[in-house]
Amino acid sequence: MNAPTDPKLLERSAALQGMGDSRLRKEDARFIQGKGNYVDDIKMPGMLHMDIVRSPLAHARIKSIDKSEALKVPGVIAVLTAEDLKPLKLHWMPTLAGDVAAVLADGKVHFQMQEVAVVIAEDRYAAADGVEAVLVDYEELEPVIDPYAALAPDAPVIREDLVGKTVGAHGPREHHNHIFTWDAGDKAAADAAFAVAPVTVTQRIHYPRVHPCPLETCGCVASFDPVRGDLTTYITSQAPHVVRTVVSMLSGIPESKVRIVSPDIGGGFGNKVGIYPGYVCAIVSSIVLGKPVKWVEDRIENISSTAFARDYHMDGELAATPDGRITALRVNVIADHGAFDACADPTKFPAGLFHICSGSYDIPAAHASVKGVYTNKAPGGVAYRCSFRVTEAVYLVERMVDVLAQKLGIDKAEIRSKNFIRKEQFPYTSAFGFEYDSGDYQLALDKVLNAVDYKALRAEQAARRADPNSPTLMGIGLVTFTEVVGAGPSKMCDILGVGMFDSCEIRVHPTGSAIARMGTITQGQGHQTTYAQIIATELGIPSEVIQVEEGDTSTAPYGLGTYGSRSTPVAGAAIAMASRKIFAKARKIAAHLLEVGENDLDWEIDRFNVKGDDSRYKTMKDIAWASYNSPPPGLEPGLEAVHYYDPPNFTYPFGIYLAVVDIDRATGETHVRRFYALDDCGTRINPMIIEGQIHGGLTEGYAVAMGQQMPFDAQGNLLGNTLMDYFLPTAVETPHWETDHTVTPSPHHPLGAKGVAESPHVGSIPTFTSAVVDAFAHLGVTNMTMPHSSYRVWQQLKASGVNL
Ligand code: MCN
Ligand code: CUN
Repeated sequence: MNAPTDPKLLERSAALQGMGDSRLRKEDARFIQGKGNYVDDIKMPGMLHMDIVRSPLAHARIKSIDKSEALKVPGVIAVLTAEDLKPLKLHWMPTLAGDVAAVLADGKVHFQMQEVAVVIAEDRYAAADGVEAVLVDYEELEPVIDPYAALAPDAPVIREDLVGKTVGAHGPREHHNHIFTWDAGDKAAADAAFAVAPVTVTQRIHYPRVHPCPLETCGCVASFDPVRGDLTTYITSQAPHVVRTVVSMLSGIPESKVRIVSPDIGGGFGNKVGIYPGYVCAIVSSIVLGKPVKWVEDRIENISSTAFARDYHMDGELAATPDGRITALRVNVIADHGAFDACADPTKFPAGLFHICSGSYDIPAAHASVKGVYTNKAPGGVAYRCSFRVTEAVYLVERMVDVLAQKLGIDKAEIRSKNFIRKEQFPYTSAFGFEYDSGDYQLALDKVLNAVDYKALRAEQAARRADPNSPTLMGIGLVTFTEVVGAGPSKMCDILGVGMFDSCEIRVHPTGSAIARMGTITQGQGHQTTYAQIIATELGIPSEVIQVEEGDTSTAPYGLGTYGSRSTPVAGAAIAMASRKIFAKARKIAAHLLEVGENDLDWEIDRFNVKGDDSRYKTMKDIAWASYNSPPPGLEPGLEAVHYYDPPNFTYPFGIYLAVVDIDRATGETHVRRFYALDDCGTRINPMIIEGQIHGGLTEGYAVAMGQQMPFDAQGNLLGNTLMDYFLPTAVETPHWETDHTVTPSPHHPLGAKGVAESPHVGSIPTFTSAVVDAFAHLGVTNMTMPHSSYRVWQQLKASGVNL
């Protein structure tokens, strides 16, 4: 739809607050008044509370569990262990990655803070006292913390339940602590290119374990009605329909009698995709006791036991010509998945979309191999604004390109430009088989380099380096990344066999307002605001009177949920397609009312005009009334549609990020002087919300790059599981962000829109590393491991002999 220029039309268009409008967030009215409705706000009559007994040890055999003292605690009603779940066959559960995970430890604990028993009590305090009173006798076993050590021939066996299992969900297992080996690309072609390459570089790159740490922790309220035999569960889930399907499969309750409701969610960031033992235990407890049961974990439980992110150990290699043209990429990864493989990836991709690791570059030959390994740590792996491991992929390729540039003495911007997939090469099929839909990287790069005056920055840096008395080291980071989001075409992407389509149902009411229900679920992304804008533009109904509902499986059409920045690429397309079905029917009704043929009508903003006579028209509001009151003969009454959209491809948003840092040579403190982020997410629905998403993602990127980590000691104790230790930046630490954009619409998306929410995280983390390493580049440093905390950077200053 072309933007109008006529002032009258402009005014009407503005009144709709449709696509392109920075409409204020509709959900904020309730949030800023404390009127949100989160899981912990839900209180039901007779509701009981659950708390969890967790293992203090990372690897131990359970010799005995004594519940007797706990059952004496006033208010405690029940204590459940794996033995109690066995008759129901619920002591283990399947994971989304094709493995099994213990619901409650079955004879052995595999990581610190693993669930061992649950206590159900009349209130939260009694439940906590009950937990203290459960006596568990452990026999310590040798823990395996390092994933390389896990693969030693004589390493302790972590998963005794899998002994003798030589084939896992993703192929052969070669060792008792090996989960899978997953290969992408063409190894022979990559090896051949390396064999003849005049220049090669290699680098080991560790992307440490981090945690998304949403403000609201995980939790649920499970309520089984023993009379009606139905189960309602309120849960902080990013994928409520998937939860419904899994709960039905596990419990045997027909899916039609299971209702899952995700109410307001206080941040997800991937932490709320998986299905945790706490949910299963709360549901089982409710079924057994016939009363509602609430479980809400605390902060330490959240950080210690729910889906972490990353933990990739990557050996990257690039082959190139002496003038910096990349001819091949190879990468071998050891992926630490913790004690159970519970990664929430599309079924066919145990390493997620990591094979996007050829990035924005036209690399003729490439091969990636990812080996998943068990260790005595909490399970997880895919979380934290990651787009299914695109974070790791972009980090790898961007670091490697910097390393190559440094070896060849070529400028970072120049080497990237030299290797870009050029505009005219789209659609472009990468050596890993992805079909990049669209992009214009050079245009975006030029825009950023001009905006920051890159030449002047490099000149300033050269002058600083020449001055031995400079109190700071200056570094410039540059990243030119491509994302792949919008999982996905169901021929490639499914979860437990359900294709990763998404859905939208729209009903236009007689008086011209509307409600839309979706298979996705907002956790802070503002769907209630932006989805209405799409419908407003498509149907000419003001956003203000369009209600958007998500998260209740009893009313919403089946959808796969919100993660992987898939809502706009998939559900956004479903909204457009459902709107277009309604539009087609509305046109028929308008033609009937105006007594002309459908082809004699023009659509303008919110109405159909008779061609050549705009005094004869019917607005969408008129048509809505007529659809219930006087539909044309042969046409059903009503104005509604549902659409299930199965995307033909992923979308490929991209960005160019540049950071300037000044490192204090005395303290190692890194000051981010400038951060310039240009994003291209195709057609922009709400520029303000996009900006907010980018600010959020950049802030989380800053957190990961500069401070967050989850260190373990040799015994497997997690040393940073409180917010005293785990860095969550506030406004005080957060740098100032400058944002910019270009618009390269997706050719296959009905609106041209691509996802954006994870791009700033994916793109910014390597930008910070690029900047910090750049400050030391003249001293021969090619890589530094995150987080770039002052202490770590100070150590590098000392090692390089430049600390003051
Ligand atoms: N948008 C737009 N135009 C586009 C693309 C997006 O206006 N071309 C808008 C959308 O309409 C939507 C928002 O931007 O309101 C994000 O859309 P999209 O990029 O499609 O991402 P999702 O809605 O699928 O959000 C998921 C993504 C993920 S995977 C993580 S992790 C993350 C993120 O969102 N978690 C978040 N951002 C978050 N923001 C908040 N506040 N809380 C979280 O938990
Ligand atoms: Cu990987 S975090 Mo988001 O896809 O929910």
